[in-house]
Amino acid sequence: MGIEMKLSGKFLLLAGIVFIGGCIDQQPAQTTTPVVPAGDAKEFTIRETNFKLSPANITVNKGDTVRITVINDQGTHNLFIEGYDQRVRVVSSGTTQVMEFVADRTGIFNMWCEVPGHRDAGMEGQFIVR
Ligand SMILES: [Cu+2]
Repeated sequence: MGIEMKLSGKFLLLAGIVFIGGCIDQQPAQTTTPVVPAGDAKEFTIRETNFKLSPANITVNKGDTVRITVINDQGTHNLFIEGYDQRVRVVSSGTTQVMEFVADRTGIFNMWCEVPGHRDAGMEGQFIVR
């Protein structure tokens, strides 16, 4: 009886070690990696007036996270970036809007105000991704 108790005690201790060891082994592997942006965060402000974008050209690097604050200072305008299909609404003066996206393709993309006649009047520029 006494020997059986000691044996079962040792068995339980051994079983406990195996159990703990099994738990440690089953810890999930470190699969999450820190979120590192592929590029930099680039911030711009484009001011709109009749009939001009200022600045008219923006240049970023591929992979950059681009944040463009569009401020309409005069008239009624929007802004559209071709290729990236980025667009802010047509708004009246005094309105600020923001577009944010990742520049994942290189190229020269036209951008302009889509209110009829405004592009021809000069409200256009280029979004350049190197
Ligand atoms: Cu316009």
